[in-house]
Amino acid sequence: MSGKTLDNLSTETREFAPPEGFSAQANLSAAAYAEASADRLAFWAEQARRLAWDTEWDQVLDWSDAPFAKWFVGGRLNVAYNCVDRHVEAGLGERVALHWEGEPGDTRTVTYGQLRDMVCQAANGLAFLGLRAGDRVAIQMPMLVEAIVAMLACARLGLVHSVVFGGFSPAALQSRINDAQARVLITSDGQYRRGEAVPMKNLTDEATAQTPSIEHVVVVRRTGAEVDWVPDRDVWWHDLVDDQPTTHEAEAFDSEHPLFILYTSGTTGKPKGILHTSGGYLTQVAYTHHAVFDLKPDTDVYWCTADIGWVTGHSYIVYGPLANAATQVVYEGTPNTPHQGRHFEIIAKYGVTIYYTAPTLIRTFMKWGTDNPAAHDLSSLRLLGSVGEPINPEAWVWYRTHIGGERCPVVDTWWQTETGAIMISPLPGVTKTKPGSAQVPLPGISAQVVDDTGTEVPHGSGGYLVLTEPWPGMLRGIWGDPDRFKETYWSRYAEQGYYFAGDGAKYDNDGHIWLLGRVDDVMNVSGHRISTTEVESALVSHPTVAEAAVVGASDPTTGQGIVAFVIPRGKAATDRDTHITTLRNHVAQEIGAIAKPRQILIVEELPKTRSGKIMRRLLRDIAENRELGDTTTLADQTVMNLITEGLSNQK
Ligand code: 6R9
Repeated sequence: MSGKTLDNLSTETREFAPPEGFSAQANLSAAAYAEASADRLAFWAEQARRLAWDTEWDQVLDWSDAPFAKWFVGGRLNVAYNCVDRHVEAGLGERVALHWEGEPGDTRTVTYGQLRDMVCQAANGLAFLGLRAGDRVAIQMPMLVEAIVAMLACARLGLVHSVVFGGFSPAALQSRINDAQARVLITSDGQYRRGEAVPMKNLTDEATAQTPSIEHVVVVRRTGAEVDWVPDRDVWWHDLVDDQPTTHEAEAFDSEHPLFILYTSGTTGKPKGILHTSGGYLTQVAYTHHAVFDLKPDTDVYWCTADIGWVTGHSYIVYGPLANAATQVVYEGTPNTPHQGRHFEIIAKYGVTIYYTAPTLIRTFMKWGTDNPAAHDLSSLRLLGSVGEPINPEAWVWYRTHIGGERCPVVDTWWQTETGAIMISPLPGVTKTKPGSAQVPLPGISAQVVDDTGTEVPHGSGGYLVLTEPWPGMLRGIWGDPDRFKETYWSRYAEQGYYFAGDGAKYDNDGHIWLLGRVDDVMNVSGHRISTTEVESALVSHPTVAEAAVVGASDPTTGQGIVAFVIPRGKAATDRDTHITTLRNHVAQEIGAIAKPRQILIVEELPKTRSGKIMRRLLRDIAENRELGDTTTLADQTVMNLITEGLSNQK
């Protein structure tokens, strides 16, 4: 939480009232807040009725074993049936579910009727492999229609999917497969990235070299790349799925049946497998997608630019929009392929009305210039959303002006992998929006900013964000590690029973919430969570590194950039630049390209406290070219001089 951010934010006073016409037609009015606070559980029960239940619940919330929640206890439903079949049964089989746009320009249009057939076929295929409800399936795939179909097919069978972002390394995939003991991996031969076909299956083969639980690898053909083949283990998606019947009886599962595991970085090196279940999760993603994006399923064309490898892709590409029978755009590639106007071209082509993206991309668009959005007809847009990190007021205003034509409400949505769905956000027809603030908990959600003792801070003050009441989409645990679940989220405010989000926040004078970034050792790089420890472990796993300390330094485009301080082991065998390149590539190999340090500084010492804790705060001062803060707790007062002198010699 840097002081700089705080100061910038406290001088921000602009406000934008919802356009009148928008409020008049909005899905939610201010009455929703009153309704939810009058009877929170009744409000959530009403939201759960957005779904089709096979058996209705007999208790909305069981919190008797807190912090392990049970929502809609006794209820039974099938998640895939809710996202697909019921819309077809309601006569919407011809409605487009997915306008899929490949990076090279190939396209696919998938109606809800076709999606149902595809999901049924895939479910039959996975069942043929011997998978049974509760089994885990890993998915590492680019943004293909089959990726969405695979997730829904898992949901249909009660299989627990674990989607691993396509940019993660074989080592990262391997540890996730092993942690979840996945029986099957679904992947593709390759993927298109920045105009090139790059391999995928060859990388997943590296991962599956040491994953004894994997029985089969199912491979979607995308690029036509040559792949190695393990007979009896590997099977082409089209061979497994294409001849399967297009009908499949969807079994109802318990409301608390596990739906997916999604790994996210924590403060230690080992990623946490965040566990989500069925009824409560689907209720909250459907409700929030309706409320925050004001979705009108008959007329809107919705586009969330996230990747399915992140929670935003799970909740706001797959489960929320499909539960609401939305028509959406799914884009496979990078935003500047083949040119920097690609997103705007897609918005114009499909008449996108709702666009949901991340601050890092908005800042990149700013860098690329206003000519790109100006060259395309963006008049179809009526609502803009932001997610992933605090959005700077300037980026927010640029987004509203140059993409939203000054007419679209902007919703800054705060939530986490752990929360499953949006928690804090303006309501587009109700809230006067403030650039840079997520503002108010949604109806049904209880959040506060508190101090160290758990006491709510007064308006105008800062502290930590907590969630004070359980919510339906909340994580149900960390896969295989109940103690870590309690310790990480519930121990800090155990007395009050609050969920500790790990974010700093402040109230403005109206009591609106401004998020100030992580307060733990988690960095946020282009909206991706990466722990400092994870990168440090990767660095010290290289034979030339004795010790490493990693900090997130503020970065104009990516929010934070990874800066590593490395003490070399022994005499360096190569020159400094080569060494640095080697180490950057090593981190990419260990974790993935997203974790590649922006900068590696070779140092002789690291600043430590007497108890041996690295003082990252001081390293951050160096990385951000600031004057050093308080150094009095350093074990060795001379160490910072040594570092700064050493670094100035390097320039
Ligand atoms: C959905 C998602 C969660 C962390 C979260 C916070 C940051 C997300 C934000 C935001 C300020 C927003 N974050 N949205 N900070 N304003 N609108 O991003 O999940 O990848 O788990 O990251 O991202 O720091 O704690 P996840």
